[in-house]
Amino acid sequence: MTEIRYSLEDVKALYQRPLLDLVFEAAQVHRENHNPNEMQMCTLLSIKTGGCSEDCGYCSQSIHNEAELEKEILMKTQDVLEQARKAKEAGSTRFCMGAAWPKVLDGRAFDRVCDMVKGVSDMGLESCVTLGMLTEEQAQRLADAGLKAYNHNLDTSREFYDKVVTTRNYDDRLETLANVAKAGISACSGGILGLGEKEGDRVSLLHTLSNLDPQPESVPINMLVPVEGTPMANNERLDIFEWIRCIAVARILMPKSMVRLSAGRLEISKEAQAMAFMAGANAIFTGEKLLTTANPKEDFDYKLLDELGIKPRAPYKDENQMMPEEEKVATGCNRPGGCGCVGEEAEAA
Ligand code: SAM
Ligand code: DTB
Ligand code: SF4
Repeated sequence: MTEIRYSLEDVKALYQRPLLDLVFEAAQVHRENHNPNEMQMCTLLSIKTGGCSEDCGYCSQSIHNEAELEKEILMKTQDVLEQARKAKEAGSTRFCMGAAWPKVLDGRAFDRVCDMVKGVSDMGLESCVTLGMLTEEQAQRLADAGLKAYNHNLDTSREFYDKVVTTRNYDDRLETLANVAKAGISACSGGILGLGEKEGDRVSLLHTLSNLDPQPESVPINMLVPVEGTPMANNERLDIFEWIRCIAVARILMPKSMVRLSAGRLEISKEAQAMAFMAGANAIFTGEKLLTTANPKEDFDYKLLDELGIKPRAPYKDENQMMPEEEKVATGCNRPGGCGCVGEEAEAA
């Protein structure tokens, strides 16, 4: 039985607080639970591109949309592992593989994805996949292959969902998240802002995400990347302070989660990104491409982190992947996610 942690009214009241109060509180929560000067760098790879039968209104990969896109069949395991190796060398600690599938089907393609997961995990990277809906048995196979996280976004509120996609419903999404949890895999689940939703939809999404049991280990916050040929290509751009507000609310409601800045950073100024980090965002996707759309160049990201004195999170070495080994030795801190505390504070943690 899910324990309800927050009421919709609580979340609404939090969301509507003066922005700087909200960011201040989020920064405090962030510092109590994480090292504020550390950023997790993640790399995305589209392992099967385009041709998806779902009708998500934002997506370049749906057969229902008219985006210009080169379709690609499932990549070879060896090629994926080569990309993962490069991502690790470039400083990523998490590698996320996305397939434009509405759901997982048992067979050779899924067997191959399990091999990819095993190979990526064996490299010491956090492995993450996003493959659409899946059953408990399929989730278990991925867990057995060493999968750390499954990305499956709720995207928006239950109320607004059918304005975004009609080929599946909200409960389908929640069912997959439940199957992922039963297999002991962490959930990476968040949303997209700028779909044409209202404030109440963003509140409702944050309410649903924060009441998931367990809360998602990772909460991706995507800003719509308008893709030519999709019904959302000409959507009005969401005000950047709404984006910051959502990040701050996510941080306060889900203190232990990684708040992951996902799609849309290319169009966001470095000042706004810095404010998002202040508000508790602590993971970004790096590399010039997300799945099919562009992302800031790596040198932009590293320069920004350097200017802010933020360090990329060190690779995991310990078995339970709680804390980069170097830091554990350096500070004695062993809090999940690592807040960097030292001395007596560390011993008590
Ligand atoms: N097919 C799988 C699914 O839908 O769960 C995985 C792939 S899908 C591309 C992963 C996520 O990327 C979506 O849930 C959505 O949040 C995000 N996304 C896709 N296209 C986007 C766009 N144009 N702008 C922002 N986010 C987008
Ligand atoms: C997530 O929430 N965002 C990432 C990851 N999870 C898989 C994907 C963003 C995709 C943006 C559009 C594209 O590049 O196709
Ligand atoms: Fe398919 Fe996922 Fe794109 Fe929806 S978001 S069309 S399910 S690839």
